[in-house]
Amino acid sequence: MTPELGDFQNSFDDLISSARGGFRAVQISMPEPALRQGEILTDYRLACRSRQVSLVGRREVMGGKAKFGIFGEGKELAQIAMAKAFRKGDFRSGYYRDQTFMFAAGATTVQEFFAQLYAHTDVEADPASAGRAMNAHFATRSLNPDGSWKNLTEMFNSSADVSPTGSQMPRLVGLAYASRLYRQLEALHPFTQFSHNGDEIAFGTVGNAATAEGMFWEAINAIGVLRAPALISIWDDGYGISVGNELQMVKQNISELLNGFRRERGAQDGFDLYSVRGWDYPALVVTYLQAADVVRREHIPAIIHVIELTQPQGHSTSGSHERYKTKERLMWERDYDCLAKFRRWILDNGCASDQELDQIEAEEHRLVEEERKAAWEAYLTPIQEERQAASDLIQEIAAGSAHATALEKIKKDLLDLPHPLRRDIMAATFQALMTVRGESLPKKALLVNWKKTQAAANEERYSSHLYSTSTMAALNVPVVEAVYSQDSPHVHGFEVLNACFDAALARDPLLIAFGEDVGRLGDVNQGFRGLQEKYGTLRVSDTGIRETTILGQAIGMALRGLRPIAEIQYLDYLLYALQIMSDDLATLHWRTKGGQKAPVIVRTRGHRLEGIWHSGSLMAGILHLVRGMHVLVPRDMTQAAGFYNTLLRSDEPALVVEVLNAYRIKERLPDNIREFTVPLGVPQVIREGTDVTLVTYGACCRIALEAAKLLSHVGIESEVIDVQSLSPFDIHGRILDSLKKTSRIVFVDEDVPGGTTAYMLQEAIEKQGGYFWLDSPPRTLPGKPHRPAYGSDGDYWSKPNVEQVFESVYDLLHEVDPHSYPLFY
Ligand SMILES: Cc1ncc(C[n+]2csc(CCOP(=O)(O)OP(=O)(O)O)c2C)c(N)n1
Repeated sequence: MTPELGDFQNSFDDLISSARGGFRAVQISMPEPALRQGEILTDYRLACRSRQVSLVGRREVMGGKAKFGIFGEGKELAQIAMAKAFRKGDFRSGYYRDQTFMFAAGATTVQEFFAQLYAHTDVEADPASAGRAMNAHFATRSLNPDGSWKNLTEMFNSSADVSPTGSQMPRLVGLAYASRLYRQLEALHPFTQFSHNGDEIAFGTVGNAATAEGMFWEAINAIGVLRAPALISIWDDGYGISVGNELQMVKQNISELLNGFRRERGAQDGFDLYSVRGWDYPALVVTYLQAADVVRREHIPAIIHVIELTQPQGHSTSGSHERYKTKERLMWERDYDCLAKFRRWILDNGCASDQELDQIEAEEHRLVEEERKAAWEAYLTPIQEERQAASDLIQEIAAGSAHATALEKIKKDLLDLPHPLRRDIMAATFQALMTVRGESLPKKALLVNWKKTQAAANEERYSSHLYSTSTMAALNVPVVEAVYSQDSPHVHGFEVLNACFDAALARDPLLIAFGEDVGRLGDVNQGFRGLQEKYGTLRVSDTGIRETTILGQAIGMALRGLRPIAEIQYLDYLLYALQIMSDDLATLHWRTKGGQKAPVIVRTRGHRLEGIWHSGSLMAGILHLVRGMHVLVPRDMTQAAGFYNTLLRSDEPALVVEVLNAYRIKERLPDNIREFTVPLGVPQVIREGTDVTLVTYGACCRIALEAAKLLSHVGIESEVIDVQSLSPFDIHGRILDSLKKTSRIVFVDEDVPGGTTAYMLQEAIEKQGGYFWLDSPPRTLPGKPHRPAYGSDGDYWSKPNVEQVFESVYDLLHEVDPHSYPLFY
């Protein structure tokens, strides 16, 4: 009789606790198999399948049918073991090596793997990315086609992979921490489509070399501090492409470095640490099951360092590992290949015969080829049909053209391509139309129309879903005007925010706010003052100084249905989080073609501050790196509250930059602070005028208004427009309306030359067609190219000031009418 896993529990417990204690490799020499024989052979089958996928995948790339390939061979056994511990509702945050895990968990199929390798743009074929991400970038679809949530606790979930090494770690913080919130906050218990009592684990995977990234350490520390149920696997094959561990980490051993995170026996603080060989099947299975059990039950995070892994085909299809691995290392990798070791182990333990294993291998080879072929045909067939349609239309034109020979050659060249791409078809279509440009042929219109239809289809294939397409998109939130009465009190700006956040926390139990000094202090400007006392330390929390993982925490929480407001204390420090915001958050909805969303609100303060690192001026750099998010810069706290109310009713991520000097200015508190909304993409005219349009936003509104007052003294009436929503930008063309009246325009901001002023100019003059209404050249008035110098004089000489705005406008009018507007400065 084959014993079951439980029969070995005691000896495994001993092994595990000795592994924990010393954080050394778990060395298990099994007297006999600990698993059912059927399961062992299923695992062998799975490992063979995944290995074959790697071999065939590489062949496809080398044969020119795909552009690039990266595979997970050498890591099969560890990932099969990991999948055994993975349950519905759990999440993975990993990287491109995890194909075996994804197959084993049933979270992707071989055919889907190949569809992504070929860049198949159909979401049914490649549910992870619809051909938008390179291969082995895994993701499951959390959303229904209408953008609503699926029941995540009935699914095996994977957050969407990104390529930058280590960037899967920040979001792991939030994916794991969400379980703690779902367990400990009673009001969240009814949300069973996201969690059952916080019993879900977030599984992280990371390469050995990526542990040299700063964000790895920041994430580990944050997970430990938050006691977030994460189970992190480090796949250690000794290299990061060609660079060995001796140059990646001190002592060449990540286990030793992590030892300081180890929790003491019986303590709650810290991680359980394990180390296990990547070819030791029973030890892997036991380690994962044991580790996951503690993580799930006790919410104690764990790290499994999987050592002695190999990479038989080298890093990717881009190079060969023979260039940097020694003969001895290559020999060792052959001997310790986990698949070969597993086979040996099965034979030694009498689980199967050589012939049986050969047969499994042969069956899996066949299966993978069949799946690959099906993926290729599904990918190619629609392209071939498009090619045929284009060729037929070109042929029809050729029939009546003086350039028939040239057209037929274009057609033949297109039809001769063994693996046509859509761009080949477009290029041929374009060439054909160019060839007959001088001829009047009725059939030409057919090809032109066909080309336009294809352009629209390709726009949908490659560019859709940058923003939400659901009914909850921010632009669909109904506008509710602020209401004031005689009794509306005048309060400080921060008190307006305070009332808004209080109402939001009361309304929505999923709303969680956190950041540096947000908890006990209520943030450095008191927007959350008193709210931790009222709603508890889990709803309104302090964090360590860790901007990257504050952002990641928010992304992971939002992926699990929570509504985070993550605060970055000052805009300049957003740069620490910008890579994650840009690579992960902003691309998420687009890179999954609407398969995942993370409606994170990033709150920060800045604009018109002081000094090099507290200027709050760096808007365009941020704006351009986070397309896919909304970027809002309200000029006061009432506008800010209205934006928050809008965003909290939508399902999209956004950055809100509050203007620091407005917290202490008094504003009237709207009577309907709980429900009024400010629409995105709608600028406000904050001063009417007829002679020139001044376009600005945020703290510069005050400068522009003061300058407008001075200009009025000399007979120039400026219309001042507060853009307030940089992205989306003026969706109704309000700026153009103003320009039609004034014919002159100046864009003012404190960002660098070519920064936000240039962005606004392009939007208004090029996109809105403002060019046609100009009577004078458009002007930009930005700050200096350097960071703002300290102090009031440093500020005056670094950023646009009232006098400069005056001069800029006055110069324009002087050029038109020097007599009425003589230069006096
Ligand atoms: C931030 C970043 N830097 C560099 C790269 C290029 N790169 C891709 S994979 C890789 C090595 C990663 O090694 P490791 O973390 O050990 O994972 P492995 O690929 O060996 O599984 C490098 C340097 C990248 N993708 N991202």
